[in-house]
Amino acid sequence: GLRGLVFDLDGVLVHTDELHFQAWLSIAERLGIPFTRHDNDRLRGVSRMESLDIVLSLGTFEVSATEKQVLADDKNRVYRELLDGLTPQDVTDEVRSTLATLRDRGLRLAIGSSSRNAKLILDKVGLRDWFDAISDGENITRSKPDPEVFLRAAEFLALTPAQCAVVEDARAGVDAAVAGGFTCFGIGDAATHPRVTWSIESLSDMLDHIEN
Ligand code: G16
Ligand code: MG
Repeated sequence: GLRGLVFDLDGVLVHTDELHFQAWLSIAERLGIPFTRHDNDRLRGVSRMESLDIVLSLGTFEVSATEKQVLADDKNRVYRELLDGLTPQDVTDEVRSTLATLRDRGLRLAIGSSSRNAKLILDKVGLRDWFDAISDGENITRSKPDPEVFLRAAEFLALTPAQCAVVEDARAGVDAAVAGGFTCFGIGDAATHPRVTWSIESLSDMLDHIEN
């Protein structure tokens, strides 16, 4: 049976996806590149540099490697200023009660996030202590759809991928979970992905699929 859960962070537990959007929009506007919330869906679960490549692909000009580093750093600076405003109120009661129920049912909980800011975010919203392990952008070399971040999370929990399910909002994240041998809950943008094991509308819906 299921022994552990690996949660994506951005877009599943906290809506930092809107803050990523605001930060990328400021960079895109500076460059005169049109950028919408729909475009932002393509950046879900994707690393900072790969996200920048997607934003730049919406424009028409080439950017040097040095300029790219400056743009990525600037985006992160804007993003971190926005993260500074996060509080425990940015996590819903539904998220907290779902995590509490899962722990009561004896499951081990981990984070599997591409973000290098994951621990900062978890601290700001007061969720860090809920997790037995954190695998994030700091301990991987390949980002989603590569399964590395989830494989490390399972390893940190001392479980196999077959004993864990991933919870994702990103299509790249579902592909990563499947590639790693995990079952997967898909929410939001990932709910319609054909390879999810369970499609859920709301986080607490996952409890219907997990033994009591
Ligand atoms: C998150 C976001 C992505 C972001 C990535 C890297 O991943 O979904 O949009 O580009 O992390 O974030 P940072 O620039 O903070 O290192 P996840 O995996 O938590 O959804
Ligand atoms: Mg996500």
